[in-house]
Amino acid sequence: MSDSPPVPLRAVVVAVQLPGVDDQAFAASIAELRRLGRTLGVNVVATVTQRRQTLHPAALFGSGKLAELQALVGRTAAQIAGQEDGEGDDDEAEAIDASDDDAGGSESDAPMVELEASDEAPGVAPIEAVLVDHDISPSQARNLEKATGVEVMDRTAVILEIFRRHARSRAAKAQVEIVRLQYLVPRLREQGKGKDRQRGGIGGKGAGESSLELDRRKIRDRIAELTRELEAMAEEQRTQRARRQDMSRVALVGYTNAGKSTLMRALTGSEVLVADRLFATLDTTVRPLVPATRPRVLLSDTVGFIDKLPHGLVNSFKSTLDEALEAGLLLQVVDASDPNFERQLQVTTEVLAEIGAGDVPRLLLFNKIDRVGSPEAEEAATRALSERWPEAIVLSARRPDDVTQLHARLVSFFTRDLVEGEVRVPYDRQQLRGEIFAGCEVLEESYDDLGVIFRVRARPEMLERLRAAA
Ligand SMILES: Nc1nc2c(ncn2[C@@H]2O[C@H](COP(=O)(O)OP(=O)(O)OP(=O)(O)O)[C@@H](O)[C@H]2O)c(=O)[nH]1
Ligand SMILES: [Mg+2]
Repeated sequence: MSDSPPVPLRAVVVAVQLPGVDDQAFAASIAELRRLGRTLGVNVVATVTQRRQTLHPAALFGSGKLAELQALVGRTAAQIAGQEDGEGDDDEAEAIDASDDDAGGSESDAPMVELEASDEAPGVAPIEAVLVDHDISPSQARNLEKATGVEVMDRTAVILEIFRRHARSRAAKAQVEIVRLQYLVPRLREQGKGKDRQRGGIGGKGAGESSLELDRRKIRDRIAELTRELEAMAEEQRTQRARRQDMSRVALVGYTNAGKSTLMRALTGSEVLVADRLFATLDTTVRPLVPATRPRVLLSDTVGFIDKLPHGLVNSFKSTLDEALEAGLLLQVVDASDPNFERQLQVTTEVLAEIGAGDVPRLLLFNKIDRVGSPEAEEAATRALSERWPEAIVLSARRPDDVTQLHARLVSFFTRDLVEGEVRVPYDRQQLRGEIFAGCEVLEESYDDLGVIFRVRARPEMLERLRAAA
């Protein structure tokens, strides 16, 4: 879909620093949301933050801070009141103006509104969106929209929109649409109200859809239809995976932008998409290692993870991630040049546990080591990483030597499990020949009255299956 807005939209990021979230984690999360925004062509021109015990139930912030946000977005209270006149749906919105400020605890006096140095002042051109670094309820979103008069997107909505734009395969599109529709259902009442509030904003509706048409029943029908389609596709995928079951399989997993697809290209010579943007890859690709190995080792590249990944998305991508679950080895890729890499490693480990891949053998890869700085800095970083994670490999996907070493390591990992044995193939079953050469290392081929005898090295499962088939 070529629906990306041609000019970057201008947006404000808002976030509440909750207890237990330290300054660094807070800043990293906001920086990540800005990157997510940029992926959608959104230019974040200011950040409004506040320290609170909890998110204010009405509109995240207390009234004082909310007024600041309103001022920033450039709307006066009078304008807002004017717009609200006659809308008559206030029953659904909680009061914003109560003297609420400290219902949730003390507000900080830390810098609350930060203008981005690199951009023009926010007053010069209108701000068209508010990005919220939390998942908020439909009524909180509605209140913020009312207060600011612009589109409000929470973290989930931003991620969903990226997924929607980047989905290529039929399966990925269906998966994303299901989650997006589920996200929309509780918000529909708030938006619909018998008038179409569609704007040319970020979270544009899919082709031909409008809030009016999308009543809940239709959405539910559509979800059911998509689920059926997806189930049929999952069946197909299962069959394909079953065929690969007795092969040596490695899956690249890790945080978005860690360099999984770059490694996929380097290790398999395939042309998968590599891009410096979040969630470039949504579909799973499987390719044999190149230079080819005997037996073949298959490598898969798949969707990346992110902090606070919407739960629906994890579930809906589960079939995509099954490839990782069934792998004999996971390559957990970490961007060692990202200041926040430890958190990213932790998130990835958590998601892996969540999808049931916690017990699959895992090799930790600290990638992008070329990017940490001077040769001295690189050496120091490598040493520090190796001390802390002695089993890990520190490398750069951009250095052919590093890739060659990784290739060798993968081959040796799988050779450990290989056993030697014989398979006798009757002369009328010679179609098995191709499979034997793809799945085994053939050490010797001899002939007797009954057929061809292959002496091979292969995984025990492979040997067993070939003997059963022969
Ligand atoms: N300097 C440097 N850049 C790298 C390295 N590996 C990957 N990159 C760059 O990092 C960016 C992201 O790489 P991808 O391979 O697309 O990352 P990914 O993990 O597949 O990301 P998603 O598909 O979004 O989950 C691209 O601009 C790559 O060129 C590396 O070792 N060194
Ligand atoms: Mg990728």
